Amino acid sequence: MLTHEIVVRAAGAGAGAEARIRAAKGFADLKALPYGEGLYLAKFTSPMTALAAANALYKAKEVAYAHPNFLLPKTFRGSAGSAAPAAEPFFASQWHLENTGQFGGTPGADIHAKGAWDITTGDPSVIVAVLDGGFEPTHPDLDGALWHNAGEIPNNGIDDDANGYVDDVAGWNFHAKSNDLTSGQVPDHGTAVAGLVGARVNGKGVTGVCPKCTVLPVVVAWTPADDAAAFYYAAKAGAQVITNSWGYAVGTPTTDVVGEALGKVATTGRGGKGTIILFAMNNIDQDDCPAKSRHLVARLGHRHQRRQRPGQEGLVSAWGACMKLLSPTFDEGHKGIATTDLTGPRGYNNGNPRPSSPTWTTPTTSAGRRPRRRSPPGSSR
Ligand SMILES: [Ca+2]
Ligand SMILES: [Ca+2]
Ligand SMILES: [Ca+2]
Repeated sequence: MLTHEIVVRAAGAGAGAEARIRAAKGFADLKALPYGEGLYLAKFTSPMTALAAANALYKAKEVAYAHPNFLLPKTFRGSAGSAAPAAEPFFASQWHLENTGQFGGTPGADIHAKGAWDITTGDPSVIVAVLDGGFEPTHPDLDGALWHNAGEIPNNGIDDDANGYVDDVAGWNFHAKSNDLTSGQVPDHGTAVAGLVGARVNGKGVTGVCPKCTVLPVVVAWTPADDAAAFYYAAKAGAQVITNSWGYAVGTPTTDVVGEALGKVATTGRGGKGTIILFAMNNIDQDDCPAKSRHLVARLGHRHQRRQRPGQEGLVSAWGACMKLLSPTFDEGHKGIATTDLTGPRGYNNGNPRPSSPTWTTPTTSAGRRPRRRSPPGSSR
């Protein structure tokens, strides 16, 4: 935007520049700028006379440069503002992103999300597939977060992109064998996980850890063939990361068909770089590693009161040598993680309402249950 002012730099020794400025039409005032000899801030009677004077002076031999003293909007990289994830209304409850000890927890027992956000808050081209038990795709804090299959014409009964799934415009439900993502075994769980990944920065509710990434919802079913298909589906849709907050029961050998799918996706996904596959370890206190696939990143959970070393109080899931990541989780009787919840009188927030919590955001006591007690799949070999 123009202002009444222009900046003028005199050429050479500066002789004559000041006279030229004073002679310009609409001239009102002049002062020398203290940070350079022959540098002036000139004021005019209107923004348009200022612009005309700048253009005329620019051509004068006594002047090196002249330009309007514009109002230039700035964006502030990485700092808190209205578009910053940390400004979301329920951020203070999201101790997993920044634990300040707000619930009697251990300050710093979090994933240090703000440090990552100084670099990036994600990009829509980064697709994170959430394999889970059902979703609420119309959730207000997931608005704009979900994957859109550009190759699929909605509701025409035709598999337009020929990926084997008819009208899969936003994901696929292997449980219902349809594009209805809401009808899985545990839609509250999938909705909560989707929000942890990609809830938007929109001035409402919570933020996801990657609030500009794309979430691909995939509802898992019961059989190994369906599970393998779900991994292939996510990879073919372009998922860079596949996150699984579920697993098979401890001791269940991984079937060959699932093991092969994990191996192929982990080595050939992401255009040959390999898709990252994350699996939560089991909720119980047991070595969960004997049969793990080498293709997985197994994730152990800790409470908001994390202690310093594994094996100490604060670790809540199974354990073992395969564990590669430690991250916050929910435990009965301890603070849960605030995230998106089913809207209305359903979901984790039902029966546990708080005046400050919309019914589509969980408070901090009840998110993080698993769909069923299964341990991550491992290799059968
Ligand atoms: Ca399709
Ligand atoms: Ca179609
Ligand atoms: Ca939000």
